[in-house]
This record gives sequence, C-alpha cells and structure tokens, in this order.
Amino acid sequence: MKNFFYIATWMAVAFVLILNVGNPGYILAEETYELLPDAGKKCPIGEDYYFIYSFDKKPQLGTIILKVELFDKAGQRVTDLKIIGDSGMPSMKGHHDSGDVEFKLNKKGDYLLPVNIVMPGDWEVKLKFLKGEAIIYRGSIRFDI
Ligand SMILES: [Cu+2]
Repeated sequence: MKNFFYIATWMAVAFVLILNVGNPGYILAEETYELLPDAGKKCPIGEDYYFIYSFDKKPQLGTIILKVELFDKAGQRVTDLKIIGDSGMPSMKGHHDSGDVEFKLNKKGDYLLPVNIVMPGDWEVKLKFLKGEAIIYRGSIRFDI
C-alpha cells in the first residue's frame, strides 16, 4: 500500500510536468520580451494602455535619448506606470549592459532614458512596464548602428 502512494505521488508530479511542457508560454512568460514595431508606431500593452517610442536622433554612436509616450485606451496621456530600460548588445552579452535603469518623467509626461551607444553593431533596449510592483508588459527595441 505504501508503494501505491509513492507511485501515485510521482505520477501526479510527472503529469503536472508534462502539462507544463505542452504549454511553453507558462514557463517562458517570465522572460519573454515582445519585439516592438518601429519608432512612432502604436505598441499595445494589453487592453488598457498603449505607448509610442522615439529617439531624439537617429541611433548613432554616443548618447541617444529614448522617449516613451504612454496612453490609456481612450488615447489620453498617462504616467501611472513605471518603465525600466536595460540596453546592451545581444551579440556581446554582458559587455555593455546598462542593467535596469528607471525612465525619468519630464514635465510633459514623457518617459526619458539615455542610452549609451559605445560601438557599432546590434543594439537592444529591453523595456519593462510596471503597475505598482507588478510587471505587466515586456518589450524589446532592436536596431543596428
Ligand atoms: Cu559591443
């Protein structure tokens, strides 16, 4: 009888594992960044928000400013989310990564983040949008210099 419970427990564990393997979104959701469209395009965050990003100049060597304008579903500018950016080169992981840096709000309600482009190549800025402490959206901006 002991053996039966032992086997039944392990079968239950295996069953749960198999279910999750069939649902990769469940496992990957934590770290999946959606590839964002070009600057100036609407980027939806679920049903309640969207944002538009742009750079102060064409991405080039030096410091460029990434601007995010956040809107609610009615198209009104809002600033009730926190945005965190992490820039780096996907092909040189760890070499130039900025780590998580919070965007700063200006008086117009623009979210601003300086991005230091230190060499030519492929660059990515990973964005996290937080409502309170919860991350509600992850998106990735990619470009080449
Ligand atoms: Cu590099």
